[in-house]
Amino acid sequence: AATPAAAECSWWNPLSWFYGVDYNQLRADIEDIADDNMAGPLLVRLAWHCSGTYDKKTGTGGSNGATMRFAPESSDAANAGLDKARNLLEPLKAKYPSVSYADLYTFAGVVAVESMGSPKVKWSPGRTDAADGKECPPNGRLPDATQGASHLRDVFYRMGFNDREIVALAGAHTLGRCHIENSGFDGPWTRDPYGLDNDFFRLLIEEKWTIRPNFQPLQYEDSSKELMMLPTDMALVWDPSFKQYVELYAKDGDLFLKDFAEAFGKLLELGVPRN
Ligand code: FMI
Repeated sequence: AATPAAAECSWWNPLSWFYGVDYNQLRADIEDIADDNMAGPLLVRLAWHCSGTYDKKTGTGGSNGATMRFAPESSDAANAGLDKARNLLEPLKAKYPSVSYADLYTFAGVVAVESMGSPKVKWSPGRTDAADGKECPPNGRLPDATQGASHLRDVFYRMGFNDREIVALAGAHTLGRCHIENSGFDGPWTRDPYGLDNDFFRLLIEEKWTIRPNFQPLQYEDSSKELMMLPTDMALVWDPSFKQYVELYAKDGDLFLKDFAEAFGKLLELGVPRN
């Protein structure tokens, strides 16, 4: 196994050696793009939306194929704004032609979360790209933020996650913000949208959340009116099974980071054929 010191040297990175791609350089290039464009959270959302279409019963959807490049998936309302993330990564596809889009989009999510504070996420290359939109999953497979706990379960159980993993993944909303032009929702969840930590869970429990007046779609605001929660976020404290994990992660930030990194790695593997 590579020692940490060896892994820092590009060609000692076992991934680089085996695949003939300098993954350390690719990582550095992704970090630059994320920093220059404040795009870390957007890249995490791209990797998640590529993967979150998976249906374990039929084995369809998921990150393999990078089908989001094609209609109809590119124009699924849930993916609004992700064209920006794909465009930011396009120069890297030109610089590293042997890396598939599917690997690039998921690896960018890994690099982004790790650079914002996640422990190492298990990731390996090997995804291939679809030639056209024929392999797109049907639109509407991603969750709908206006709904509640039973909808979250329907969608995430379909991917193969349990309640604890659903809550851990939702902790990604400590990053980034909602943009009216993408989703109709507005505002950040936390005061440090570029740091992955358990603030989302602490705020969910500690703040008093009320419906934001005169605003559609319905969302919640804190007492300062600067932070927000989606209806699906509130469902995590209203549902007793979800709430036990919200409380656990609010108390133990290290446990959250560990569970998050594991669940995120699992998410990016969904639908990826491995021998
Ligand atoms: Fe989230 N998200 N998310 N999210 N997400 C964002 C932004 C956002 C939903 C809805 C939702 C996960 C799960 C779910 C992540 C990461 C993750 C937005 C605002 C909405 C409405 C988008 C915008 O730009 O307006 C749910 C409720 C429905 C799809 C949902 O289940 C998961 C599992 C993850 C990763 C593990 C991140 C990082 C952002 C911020 C994006 C940005 O541009 O700042």
